[in-house]
Amino acid sequence: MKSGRDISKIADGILEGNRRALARGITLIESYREEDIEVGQQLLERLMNASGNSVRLGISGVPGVGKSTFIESMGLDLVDQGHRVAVLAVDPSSPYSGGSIMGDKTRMQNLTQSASAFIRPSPTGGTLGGVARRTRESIMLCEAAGYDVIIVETVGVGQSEYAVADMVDFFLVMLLPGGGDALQGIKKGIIEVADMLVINKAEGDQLALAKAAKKEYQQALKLISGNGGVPAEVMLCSALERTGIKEIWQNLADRTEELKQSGEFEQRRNDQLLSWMSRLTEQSLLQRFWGDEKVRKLAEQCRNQLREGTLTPLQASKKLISEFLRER
Ligand SMILES: Nc1nc2c(ncn2[C@@H]2O[C@H](COP(=O)(O)OP(=O)(O)OP(=O)(O)O)[C@@H](O)[C@H]2O)c(=O)[nH]1
Ligand SMILES: [Mg+2]
Repeated sequence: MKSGRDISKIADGILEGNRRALARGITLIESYREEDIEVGQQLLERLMNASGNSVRLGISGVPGVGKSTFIESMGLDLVDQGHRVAVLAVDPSSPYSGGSIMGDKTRMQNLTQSASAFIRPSPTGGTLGGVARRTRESIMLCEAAGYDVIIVETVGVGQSEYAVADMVDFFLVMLLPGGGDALQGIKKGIIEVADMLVINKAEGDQLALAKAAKKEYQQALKLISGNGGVPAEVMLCSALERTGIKEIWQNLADRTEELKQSGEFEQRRNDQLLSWMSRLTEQSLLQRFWGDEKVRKLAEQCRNQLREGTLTPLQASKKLISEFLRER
């Protein structure tokens, strides 16, 4: 158990921008031990007021599309411009490896060495909900440590993309040039929440293909956004040759300014806080519900009665809920 003094030390270290303190703080946030979770929350409470001053970017796309290479290229540019960049990963698909998507860090070798960058692989194990909470809280710690650009990388597995889209200011979906029909193979829903599509590997003899794909995507996005909406931007780059990267950042920086002026930036973050609160409440209610001995026993009975046809699902669920509420 960490004492109040330990927490103060870590909190002060984080506020001073000490990377080791930040890493320790995130380790507490990511821990599954009851006492660590408690301490992690105390830490978060202390640092909450110091967080929020950043641009948060989410980057998603199929494995191999070039997300890490892109983050390294853009991260190095940003560091050159005087920014401090933190990179986090959401990868609920790899419970044991320590996060395959950034496990080796080799694709961000140069950024890893920069004193102005902090790179953290995915938290291991657990449900998407748990991983998402840890990542959100890690974002807050990074901000308290003075990182003003936070980049969250995720592979497009299950619902992880939506979880990330809901914790960032801008959500970028990375695509390959060509790939046949526009939008093929990509979940339509994810395009709807994207703020920008980035076509990577737009270089050499792939460039013409990438430009054609851009037109196709632009048309498709116009349809999706309908009459009133503003379609997401489509931009080209080569993460490897480091072309188009500065333009992408400039676009995001300009939009950040606009959104801040209009108040939409704050609004979006507030909406995210509200939906985060709802999700946490739902998760913990469900945990308590199914963790209740009596509810579980009754559920077993209900299952039998359902099989026999002596109880309807609605009746069963009503019984379970009243059992849960009975002694509360
Ligand atoms: N030609 C070319 N290759 C690239 C480009 N960007 C990345 N690559 C290569 O594509 C491969 C995959 O790149 P990563 O950055 O690891 O891709 P990723 O999307 O992070 O992959 P996962 O983390 O496994 O999901 C590597 O061999 C990169 O060198 C690019 O712009 N052009
Ligand atoms: Mg990667």
